[in-house]
Amino acid sequence: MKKILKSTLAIVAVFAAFTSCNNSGKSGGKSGALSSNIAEKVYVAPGEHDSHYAFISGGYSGNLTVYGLPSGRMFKEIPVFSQFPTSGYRYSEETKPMLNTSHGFIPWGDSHHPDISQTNGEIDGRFIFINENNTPRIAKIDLKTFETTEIIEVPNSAGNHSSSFVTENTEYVVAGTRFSVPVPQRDMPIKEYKGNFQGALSFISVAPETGNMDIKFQVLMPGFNYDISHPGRGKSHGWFFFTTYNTEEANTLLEVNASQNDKDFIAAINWKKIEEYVNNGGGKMMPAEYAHNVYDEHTHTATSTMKKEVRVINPTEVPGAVYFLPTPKSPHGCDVDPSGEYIVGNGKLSANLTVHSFSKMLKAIEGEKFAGEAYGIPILNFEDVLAGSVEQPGLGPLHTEFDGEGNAYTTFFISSEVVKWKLGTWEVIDRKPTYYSVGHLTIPGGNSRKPQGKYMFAMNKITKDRYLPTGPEMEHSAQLYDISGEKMELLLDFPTHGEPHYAAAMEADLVKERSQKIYNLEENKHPYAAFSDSDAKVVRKGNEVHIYMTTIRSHFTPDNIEGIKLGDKVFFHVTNLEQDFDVPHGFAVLGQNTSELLVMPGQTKTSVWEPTKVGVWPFYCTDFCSALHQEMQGYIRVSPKNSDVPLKWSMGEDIE
Ligand code: RUQ
Ligand code: CUA
Repeated sequence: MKKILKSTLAIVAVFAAFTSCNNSGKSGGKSGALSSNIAEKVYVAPGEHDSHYAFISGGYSGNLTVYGLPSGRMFKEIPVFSQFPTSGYRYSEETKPMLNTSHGFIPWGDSHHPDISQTNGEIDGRFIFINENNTPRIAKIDLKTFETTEIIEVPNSAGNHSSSFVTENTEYVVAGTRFSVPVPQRDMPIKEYKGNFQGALSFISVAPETGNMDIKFQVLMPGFNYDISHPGRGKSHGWFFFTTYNTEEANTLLEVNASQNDKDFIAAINWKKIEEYVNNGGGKMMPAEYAHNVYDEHTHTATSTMKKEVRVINPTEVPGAVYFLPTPKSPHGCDVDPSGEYIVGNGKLSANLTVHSFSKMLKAIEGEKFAGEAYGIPILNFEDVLAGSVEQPGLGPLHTEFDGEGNAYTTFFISSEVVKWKLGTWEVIDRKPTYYSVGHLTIPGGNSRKPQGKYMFAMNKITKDRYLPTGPEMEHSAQLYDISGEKMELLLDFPTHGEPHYAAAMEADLVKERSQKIYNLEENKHPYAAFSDSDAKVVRKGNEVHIYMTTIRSHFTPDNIEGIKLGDKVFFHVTNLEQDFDVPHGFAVLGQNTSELLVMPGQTKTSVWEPTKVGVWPFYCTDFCSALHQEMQGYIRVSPKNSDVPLKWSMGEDIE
């Protein structure tokens, strides 16, 4: 026992050492990246478009950023789990409900894995989903508008890491708990973890037309930690695979205690079987509290509903639905190749890469050849499910992607490299360094039957000397490789924003064609919308004052307002009357303790202002919208609480 502990500590120490100082040798890639041939490969001439979109998770920014490939140019940051002053997102009254949870309003999140919706196993570019780790949630972004339109909280979970990956027809987006917890949550001693905590794996259904999410069922698994997951596809469609670690069920010093077992598991879940069971009334409803927040693009307003129960399944209730595949040494990545046959488990502390075979797994299940069981779940024999292993390809394997040509690409965190190897023969074909300490990598079309094996980019955890220094912290670096040839070729370094855990990428055309240019004013159903300057008005209801305001180049209506009193709560409902692409107007008033608003053409948004001082206060447009943008401004007069200044408003004339 002591010995194991020591050797584990040694491995952990090596891990840590490499993490912190793998930057010697000063950017070995510099010379190679200077040839003009390489420059041409990433050059997108002014005014030309990139061929691919990359949607890169923002990690602790809670957001998702949009990049073009091959240029590495950043196009947009999409606010998902955070308040975002750049657009007023979650500061405006309409969007605040999006961040409602059973723990109240949570203005931040930690987002890791985006995944794009699919039809028949191919990326369809309709929606992109992304997880929130900290307060478990899944968000959906509509790729017509690049807006977050739905967020669902995931109950009975903690550290929602093994998500959000979608099945072949976007039947489900899954969420999996990283930390096992008491289910239901209750007050109990931490040291009674073992055997008592549970790990919920959630299958969230996605309605085919609308994309609406709903938790169909949760599988209450043993109290392991669930790390990453991927769906089966093709022949393995109907199954989902999750890596586990801490099968030791340790509750302290996990860096040592969770590295004891020689093998942890990949959990194989036959969701089709469980779905059938559930459709026949199986499972039981359990009380649970979780928020479901939906943004309506016609009222331009989000609503939040608190759900009260969730359907849970105990895996032993559905025989033949859940199995464990032994996988060496705390596997992190869990990746399924485009054919659906191979399941790659990357043991972080393992010397070799383990690849399981789906057909062998089925055969072993059929033959009922088990090595044992854990909490009633059958454990298959390692040798029975093993397709092969890649021998000593590198140190600290994390994630694998595929090019659709029979090759796999695995990242190695400790040895800082991407290794290309061949499925079936398991031979290493090429390796290229990354700068530095790579985490995930992405090939456009990655999690699908049809990856587009032209580009691959690595997302590195440590940047060091790759860019001009920016104080103690550097943005993480991504590196783009050309993978169209036998050998990988490094093309470009580009900085990312926040921590890019994973990215989803695709050819640009599908998204480009569907991209929305304006919101149609005629379809605006916002209750406080004003559709022309003559609709503009100011209405008092007790101490609430509602200003129905319009914007059009280059004025606000009204732009002079009087009769506001201290103690009033002032609602600026701003409708942008423009119907032209890319002409938002902004709104901000002095002393407001929310952010500005950025109102898209045809949209209505609301800012609340509770003035604290008597005076005449200006408001203005924050977005440079026209030659007379600077003139787009107005005044609001705030009088003492007991004043009798009447409520009045105007535009283009003096208030009488
Ligand atoms: S993580 S670097 Cu996906 Cu959160 Cu592996
Ligand atoms: Cu409207 Cu500037």
